[in-house]
Amino acid sequence: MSKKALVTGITGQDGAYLAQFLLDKGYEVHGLARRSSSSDVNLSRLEWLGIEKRVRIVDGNLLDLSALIRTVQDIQPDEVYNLAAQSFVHSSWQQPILTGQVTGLGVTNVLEAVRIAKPDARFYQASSSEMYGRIREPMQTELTPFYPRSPYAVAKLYGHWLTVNYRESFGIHASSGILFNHESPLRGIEFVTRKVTDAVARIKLGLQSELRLGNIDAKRDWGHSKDYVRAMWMMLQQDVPDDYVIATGRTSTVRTMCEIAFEHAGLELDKHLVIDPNLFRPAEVDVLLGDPAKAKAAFGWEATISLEEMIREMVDADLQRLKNKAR
Ligand code: NDP
Ligand code: GDR
Repeated sequence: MSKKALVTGITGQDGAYLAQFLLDKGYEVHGLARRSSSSDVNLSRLEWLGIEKRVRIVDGNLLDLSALIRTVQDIQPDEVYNLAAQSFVHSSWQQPILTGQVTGLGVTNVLEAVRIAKPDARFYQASSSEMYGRIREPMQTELTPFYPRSPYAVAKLYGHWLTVNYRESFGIHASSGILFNHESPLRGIEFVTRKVTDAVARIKLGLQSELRLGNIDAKRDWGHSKDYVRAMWMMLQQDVPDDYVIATGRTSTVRTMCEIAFEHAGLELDKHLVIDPNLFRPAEVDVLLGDPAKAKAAFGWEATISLEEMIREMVDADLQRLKNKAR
């Protein structure tokens, strides 16, 4: 009998790659997704990967506990991956309450559904390097103190500790992955890497002339979503649940990431870059650099795709998308 997984946030970047990964492993994959007025459910990322017909979509929302309980009751999943969130840090200052409800309290809803309807299911929580915020140690590990710097990061910290608490209180096999930034051609357009690769493609094709950015001195430890969803699954295969940092161990500025993208398209960054003060954040996370040693020692995980390879893949995908649209 194939294993069953329930993935919240299946329509997002990681949800799509995780679904593909689990299907390849022979899982029956169920995905929680919400409807909108413009589309039944946004299946575009699953379609991009060609797996939309192989995933079983369940109508639901992280805010609706009764629907979550029924979903877990009906599916009886072996593994539950909680990826759904209001995940854009910048928006979390505009929508702090919604962010708290979905990204924070939503975790309680999913954990309650597991506790009530399938307490022996293994649970994964999508925690974030944003929880470190104002960094006081050069490299962040599972033991580095947290200092969240946005409503999003505060909400993620709540979800992280709740996951630890449900493990300790109820013996649930609950693990929290503290994932550093990870990107791909399926990254949302509002995040800086994809904003840049999309702009580079548009500039190359003569559709746009400038790229407006905020703080280009911020440093991030960027990996590829494909590598990171593998780590989520590996965590849940361990006998004992635990928390793990997933990162590449290399940090780069936003400027460096931009240079890789522009160079790949044969363009000069400084001819097109405009710094826009409106894009700076009320409080910034200046630098993130993760140490994935614990995950490597426990289950042999390491990143395989470099920043350069990933950004070039994203530029090529955006060029292709725009060319297809123009046809
Ligand atoms: P995305 O923003 O691409 O996906 C978020 C998903 O959550 C979407 O499927 C979205 O659905 C869904 N969602 C949002 N609100 C609700 C709700 N109320 N009920 C049900 N579903 C909802 O994020 P990523 O794939 O990049 O990230 C996955 C998770 O990992 C998130 O929790 C994120 O915070 C976390 N994370 C991400 C990192 C990264 O660098 N990518 C790093 C560390 C953590 P819809 O399509 O309808 O909007
Ligand atoms: P982040 O990702 O906030 O780290 O959260 P994002 O790509 O939005 O920002 C990275 C850095 O780039 C700077 N920046 C800009 N960012 C955006 N989006 N747009 C701009 O124009 C711009 N100019 C400069 C930002 O200030 C920041 O320093 C992501 C999300 O996926 C979270 O859900 C996840 O938890 C963390 O990564 C780890």
